[in-house]
Amino acid sequence: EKICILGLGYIGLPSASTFATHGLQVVGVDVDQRVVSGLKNGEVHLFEPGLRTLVQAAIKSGKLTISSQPEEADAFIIAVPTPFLEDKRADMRFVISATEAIVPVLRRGNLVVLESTSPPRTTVDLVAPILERSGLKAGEDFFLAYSPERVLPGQILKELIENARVIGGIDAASAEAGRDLYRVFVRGDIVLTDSTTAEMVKIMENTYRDVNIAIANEFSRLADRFGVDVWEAIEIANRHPRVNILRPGPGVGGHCISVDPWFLVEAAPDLTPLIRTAREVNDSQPHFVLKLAQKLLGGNLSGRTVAVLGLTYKPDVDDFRESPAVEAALLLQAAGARVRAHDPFQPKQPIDGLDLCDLDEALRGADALVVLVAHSEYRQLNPQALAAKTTARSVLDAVHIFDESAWREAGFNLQRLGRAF
Ligand code: SAJ
Repeated sequence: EKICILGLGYIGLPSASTFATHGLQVVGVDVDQRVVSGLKNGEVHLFEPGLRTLVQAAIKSGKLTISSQPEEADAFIIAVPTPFLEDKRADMRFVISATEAIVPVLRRGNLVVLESTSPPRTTVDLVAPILERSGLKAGEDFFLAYSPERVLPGQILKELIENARVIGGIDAASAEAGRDLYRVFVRGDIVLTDSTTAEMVKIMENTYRDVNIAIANEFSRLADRFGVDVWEAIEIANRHPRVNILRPGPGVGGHCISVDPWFLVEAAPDLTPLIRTAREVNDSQPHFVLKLAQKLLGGNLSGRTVAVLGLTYKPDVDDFRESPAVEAALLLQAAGARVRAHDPFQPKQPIDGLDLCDLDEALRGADALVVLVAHSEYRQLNPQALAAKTTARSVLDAVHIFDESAWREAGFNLQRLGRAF
């Protein structure tokens, strides 16, 4: 069986390689020439644990080939990004162009699966009509389904195989065709439904998480007001058998959770006051970080040097998209601070207006350290050794990774987001 996967990003590339190492003939397609030529030389443009080895094995076996155009196959999987536009509407341009690229090579009996996160009804209202320009009819001449990816960056290869998979067909036969395809490597349950339900499920999951993080963030502000340590309060509350409060932090980033809820708000503004507010709470959390940094440094940031540790959207991933840490760093800078930012990962493009440097350089001459991402590398920092490298004695830990007593012993004034100071 031969399949063609359009979009070789965080989802498409792991999926293509996994199908290939499970014996299918796979053509991986991307419109970015650099990605295509890089992969042909075995260079993997993304960081995800285990991915490089898997891709190289798939290419070496001859089962995975890379191309800039789709070709005839038994099945097509669309795994392109759906970012949002200025007005928070889903930007469907990549889905549209990928679907259009399939039209000339679509044949009777094929299966087409959309994996990109999309507003409810996209498969039936947008994808089906484009594919039908081929003269073939969805549900009669070819199968069409929606199957959301649900893998967690950092654990993609494991979750791709082990997670339950939802497959929503435009009819029962399409869902079953989808199941037969993914069965090749999915060990979790495969749940069949219709395509619009599957689209809704995907956005509901991410919205649920966003709303829950928003309440944790709001609790962190309340704790600050009332002189409570939110971390202690959450730990105690979570001993209730039906309570599981998530972690507060500098906000919610990434291209999924901070984006997807808007697809519902934009599509049905009259029905989504809670979802909208949760988004706004999380989006404004970097301002809370700014307020705390100002307090730490006695009010005025102007002319003060702040070493910012961590810029990615979450720990141990190389992804800077929609990162609340970047937002907080820019706010510190706008408030007059001289920001020296460090991250163990290299951004693919320079981050506008931010001065990135290595850790020692960031620490040197700083007045304060602000930790925004709980990277493993930062967990291992030794405060005694660090004390010799920096003039800073004030630390704001926005993600609760540092051990209080060790830092105090080394002479630092360590403060934490969510604990009044
Ligand atoms: N975050 C917190 N507090 C927490 C948990 C997360 O502030 O307690 C922040 C993170 O730092 C990050 C953001 O939320 O900025 C999102 O991180 P995440 O690890 O919760 O999720 P993502 O965006 O990496 O991946 C999510 C996952 N969805 C759910 O857990 C419901 C993943 O399963 C999806 O496949 C992915 O979105 C996606 O692609 O949609």
